[in-house]
Amino acid sequence: MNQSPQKMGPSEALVEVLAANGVTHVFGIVGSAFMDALDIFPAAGIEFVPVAHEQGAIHMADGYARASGNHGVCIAQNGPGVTNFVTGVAAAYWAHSPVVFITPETGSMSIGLGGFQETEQLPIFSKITKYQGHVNNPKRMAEIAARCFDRAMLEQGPAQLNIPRDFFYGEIDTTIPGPMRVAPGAGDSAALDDAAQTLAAAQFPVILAGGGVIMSGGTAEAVALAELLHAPVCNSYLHNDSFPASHALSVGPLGYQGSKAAMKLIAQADVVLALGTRLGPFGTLPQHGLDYWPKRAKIIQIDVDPRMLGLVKPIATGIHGDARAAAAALIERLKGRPLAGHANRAERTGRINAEKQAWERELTEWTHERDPYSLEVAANSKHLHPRQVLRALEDAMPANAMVSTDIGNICSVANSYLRFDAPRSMFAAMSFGNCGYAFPVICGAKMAKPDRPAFAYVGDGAWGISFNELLTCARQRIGVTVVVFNNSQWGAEKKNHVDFYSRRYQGVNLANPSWAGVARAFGCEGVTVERLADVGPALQAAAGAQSQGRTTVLEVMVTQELGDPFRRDALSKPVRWLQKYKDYE
Ligand SMILES: Cc1ncc(C[n+]2csc(CCOP(=O)(O)OP(=O)(O)O)c2C)c(N)n1
Ligand SMILES: [Mg+2]
Repeated sequence: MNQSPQKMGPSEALVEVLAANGVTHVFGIVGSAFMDALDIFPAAGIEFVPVAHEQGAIHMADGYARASGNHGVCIAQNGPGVTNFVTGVAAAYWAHSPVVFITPETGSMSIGLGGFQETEQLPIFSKITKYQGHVNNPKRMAEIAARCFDRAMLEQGPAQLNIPRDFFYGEIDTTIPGPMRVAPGAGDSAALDDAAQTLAAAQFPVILAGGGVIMSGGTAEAVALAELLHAPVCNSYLHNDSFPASHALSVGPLGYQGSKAAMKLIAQADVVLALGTRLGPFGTLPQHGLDYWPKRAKIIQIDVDPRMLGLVKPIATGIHGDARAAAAALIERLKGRPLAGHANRAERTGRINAEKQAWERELTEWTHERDPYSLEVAANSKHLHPRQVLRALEDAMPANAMVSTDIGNICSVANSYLRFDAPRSMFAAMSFGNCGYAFPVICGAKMAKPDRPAFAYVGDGAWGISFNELLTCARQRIGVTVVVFNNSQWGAEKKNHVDFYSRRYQGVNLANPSWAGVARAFGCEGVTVERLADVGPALQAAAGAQSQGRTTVLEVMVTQELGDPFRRDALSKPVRWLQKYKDYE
């Protein structure tokens, strides 16, 4: 950071901005477009992490950001390298990940002429970024690069830094702006007063802790508020790390394959405090046959993005504020005040404990799926029941683990078996829902937190999309553990064929190689797990290998049984009008 302008090259200005923002890792694949900046990374203390595919780079930057709370950064060659980022940017957008992705573009003197590796790089990302910085003059390199870092953090989402490739060169006089971080604050005090009033009068308050609790570092405040109100706390969908699972008031996640205890308890709420959650539409869909969202409860919603307030669910009070600061402000207002919920505290404790115990018992007994299709395929299989495997993995999971999960039937069922005490531990593919997310994301998380055990849960189909990054693990000695659920099918989609299309299978059955053998061919460890008793020990051995920078693929052979579908809302039985398609009803 220099206060008065200094002479330097634009590449130096860019790298100085990275250094000023504490960047130590940049993920990518080398390209001629950014050689001049790349060359000086080592002198700035920045490690370039070469990956197998640019989608891996952006996912790794996402995982790095989610695990660390700092920026994740990646860079690619103009044109094809940059377009390979698209899916990962969209995923990071919906994961609220402060990623800065640097996109060198065709040189300013040839843009529009249809030269080599040219495409318009701003429109492609316009709907999946929080900010797009375009360096329109090399003299503005530092200013615009710094703004990307500020905006990614301010808005918790991806920022694009687009740089015509000739603008890396030259001589400029520039200052290097320091990071600008703005604390969002607790929100409007009248709204907080109103919320405190509602909570004080609540008979059965329930807290729904969202990603905002994690991102704001507000776990301690959420715990203190829950204890003050003696309110059970549900995790919002795929944020099982938003409240410590071992806490007596923790009741587990809502949403797809979530906790029945959480659902049954929130259904009884007269007041719901939605703390740091946008109440995304998929997060509260009916599940396990329970339409649990309490339609008559007063909803208080706190979100740092005002556009999320009341967007999906009607709310009584909206607070535009940071989850941590708002929780602290509510505690201040509620401390020492008479709380209606204190009168029935013992009775509520009984209800909370009873629901938690009932769900735990049910999960333990729920060793396999019971629908006709699942019973049929499991009867003809020597492989393991997915639910039993998930329970064994849960039991063997080391303390302080980070787990990423992919999109698929078994990964979704895993939601019931993933419990965390620390924030920044669960990295599910969020609302964008792209298969192939989990593995590169856990690689990035591991780079950010090398001392934490790191696991990815991936279906065999999604594994086919993402296993190329085993190259990166072997080359860079990144030690993670991947559990590949090998059911020889794109199971989540096959479930739709079973439920709606009379088992007319198309493109859902997978002939797999030995995924353990493939891992070994890449120079990683590969283990095929065929017995339930081996699941836990295999996980622990693989976790041990992480400290030597060894990645292990545990290929778990599971039956083809399938849990409840995700999109109950979105499919209906086919109706055909033309004679030629009549057999397809
Ligand atoms: C990139 C991408 N392509 C396709 C899909 C559609 N899709 C959703 S789940 C799924 C099946 C996942 O299969 P697998 O990874 O084997 O897990 P399983 O369901 O068998 O447990 C597919 C293809 C998607 N979500 N993302
Ligand atoms: Mg599968």
